[in-house]
Amino acid sequence: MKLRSKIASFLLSGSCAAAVCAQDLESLRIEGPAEVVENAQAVFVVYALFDNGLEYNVTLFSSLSLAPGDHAVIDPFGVFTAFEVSEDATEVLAAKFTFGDQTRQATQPVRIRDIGPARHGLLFDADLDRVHVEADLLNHLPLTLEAWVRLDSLWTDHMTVISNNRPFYWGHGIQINRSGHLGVMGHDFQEYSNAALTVGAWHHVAVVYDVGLYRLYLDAREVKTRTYSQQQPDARPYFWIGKNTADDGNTRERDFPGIIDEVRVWHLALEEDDLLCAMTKRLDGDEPGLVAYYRFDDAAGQHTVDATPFGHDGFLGGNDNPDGDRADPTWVISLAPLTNDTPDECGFDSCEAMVRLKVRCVDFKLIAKLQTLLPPGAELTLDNEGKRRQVVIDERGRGKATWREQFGLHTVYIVGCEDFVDAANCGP
Ligand SMILES: [Ca+2]
Ligand SMILES: [Ca+2]
Ligand SMILES: [Ca+2]
Repeated sequence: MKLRSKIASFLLSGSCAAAVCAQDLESLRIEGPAEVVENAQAVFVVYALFDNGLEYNVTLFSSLSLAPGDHAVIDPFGVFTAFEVSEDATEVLAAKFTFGDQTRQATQPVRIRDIGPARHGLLFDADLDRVHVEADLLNHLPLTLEAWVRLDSLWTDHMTVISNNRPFYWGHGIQINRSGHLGVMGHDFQEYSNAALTVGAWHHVAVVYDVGLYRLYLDAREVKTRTYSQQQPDARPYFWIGKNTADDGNTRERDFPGIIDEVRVWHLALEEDDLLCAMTKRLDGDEPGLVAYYRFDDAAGQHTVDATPFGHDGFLGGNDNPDGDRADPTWVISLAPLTNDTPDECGFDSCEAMVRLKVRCVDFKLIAKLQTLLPPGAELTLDNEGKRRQVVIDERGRGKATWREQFGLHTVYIVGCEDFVDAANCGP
């Protein structure tokens, strides 16, 4: 008798009352889900039915195997781990259990569902649900906000995708009205386009706040634009996804009914071509100008990881208590139409992440200061009449280089981004 069978015999005989002691092993069955999504886990339990009418969990005493075994693995505890698949696949889980000289087998097919690159998203119930990000990223110009959304119903004006509004004072954000029309919030206005989203369909929504104007996009097609007198944005120093930050956290209004995925915040004014190219691709997270990026593929727990190097992670609902709260959105499978294509061809130009180069001379020392949207640790080269300096960007996006004993007029530029150029006269 094999060891695991001996252990099973011992445990089973030790756990039954004498009058109903198991004699014969009748059958075996497997309990677990018929479907597991790719990159996910599920637990399967093997039960043995004996002639005393009782069933026992014999998972640990069974030998478990998968056929063909290409798309998943199963461990001795019954934990099934599905791999990534390019299309739906099936593994047949087989369990074999021996009790004394009796052996029984059971099989169960498990479908591994290809859920695509969008993987997971968050379902908002239009009843307080939101993601909170404690970072002052929306009080910025220029700014681009984008997301994939699937509206499940139309119920109120101003269904909010993302916002940093405060009461009686608009911040920046995207919303949808009760007719499904896509709208935008600016410093002192909220306006809607004539373009409507279809309930139940996935749409890409985006707004670009450029110098003196905004441009609103539905599925990367411009649906409204207007010039306006921009003031320094000073709404909430945090933002919400799925609910308007102007609302009291306990007021059910302007809340989003449906799924939101792939939320991106840029401190750049993206062009229509950029939006069109990148909207169906998972970004790497280090694209220049991208300051927060939520793929919502976390799939569990209270936190939403920011996939950029800046670490602006969000949390679900009113707090990140592991027990959850009423304002938590729900993790769901997302079928947002992302592809497996890489964003390389979109050609995000690191020069777009340069904000300013300023050069001055003090006591024959030439000082060049850089402001960028690059992540900390990024390196750039500055050229001063052929004398080059390597600059490492700090956590505020800044960098600095100096040259001593400089005389006369000096022109400094960023190597690779020659449009960023400045000059200073060190005299005499
Ligand atoms: Ca996702
Ligand atoms: Ca809720
Ligand atoms: Ca919560």
